[in-house]
Amino acid sequence: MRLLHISDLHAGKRLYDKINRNQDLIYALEQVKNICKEEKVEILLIAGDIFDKRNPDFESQEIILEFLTEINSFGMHTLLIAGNHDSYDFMRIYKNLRRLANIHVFDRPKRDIREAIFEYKDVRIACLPYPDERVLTGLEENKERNYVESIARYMKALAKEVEGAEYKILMAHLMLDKAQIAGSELYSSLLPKYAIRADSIPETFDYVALGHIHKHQRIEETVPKVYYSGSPYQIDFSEKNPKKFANLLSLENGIVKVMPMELPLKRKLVEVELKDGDHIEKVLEPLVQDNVLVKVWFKVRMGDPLYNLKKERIEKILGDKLAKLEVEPIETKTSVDVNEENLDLIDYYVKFYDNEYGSKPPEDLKRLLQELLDRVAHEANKA
Ligand SMILES: [Mn+2]
Repeated sequence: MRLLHISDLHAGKRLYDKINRNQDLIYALEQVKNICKEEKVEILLIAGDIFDKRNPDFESQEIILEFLTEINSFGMHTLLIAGNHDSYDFMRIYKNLRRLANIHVFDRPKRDIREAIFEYKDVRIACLPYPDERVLTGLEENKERNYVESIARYMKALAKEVEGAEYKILMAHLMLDKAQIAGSELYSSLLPKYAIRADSIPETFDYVALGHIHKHQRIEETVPKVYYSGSPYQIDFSEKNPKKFANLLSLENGIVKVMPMELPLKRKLVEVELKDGDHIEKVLEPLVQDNVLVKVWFKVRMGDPLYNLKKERIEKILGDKLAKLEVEPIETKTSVDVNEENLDLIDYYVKFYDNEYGSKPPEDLKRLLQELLDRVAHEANKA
């Protein structure tokens, strides 16, 4: 039998409030659907962070619901757990889907462990949605027990519940101490007090399907095969590695075999640095050939009279591929630059003013600027 493990879809993700990433998600979900069909996958595991926001917008909900119903039409089962980005209450609405389809939503950790188990043929899957600290202490009789200990105990109880099955799987959304982060995970959820020790994962499990960390990886030195599938596309520019995967699992002869399947991307996120003196076209034009979103780190001399023109050139070359222009001012000795550039700064200022306000600058402002420039030139000559 075959299973597929994915996580961290972050439907509704936006970059800098303007770039909607849903087309990247739709493209990734197309790949996932193809793998499911071609490999005859029977169960799809989605290990949390389905949505990016606690109140997902309509478009994101539509994308997810359409994906789930299509997977369902293949005759497969889908298991979803809530991640730290998801709202427990919002995910609870989706729970009722199981009455209509083979879609099983685990919205929050439950006191009754039996409610966290999914059974199908010879597989038992224990599901641990992101354990919010408040929910966890509500489950514990001993309120003094710390977060990490409580989760270790809860996982032990889950392990006990799957014993006896041929294949025992844990799906969870959490931070393991041994995990390497991608950079786009929510910072507060990476605090050491929330990091679960990898060796507290019960040895009972054959495979552990994790969500939360966006970088695909296997956690070593654990008895079960413990994997983060990672996000199916680069969530933001802090994820430098464009290699993304879904984990295909083959359950045969009592063994879980793991086959990471690389997912092509709709758009790669690329960061580029433009230094003073770089030829803007030469650096940027080759990038435009590909399907990319670009973040430009623009190092510019303070008071560079050509700043606006350069900025316009960057924006023109990259067009809607420009996700962000990050300007980093660098200090220089202004007087020398004025001489080097041999530019009439007053003329430049008039042009700039016209650009900015659509009129000529007042005469007294021009006079003031001229006085200032004369003084600078005077001081420079003295030195
Ligand atoms: Mn996430």
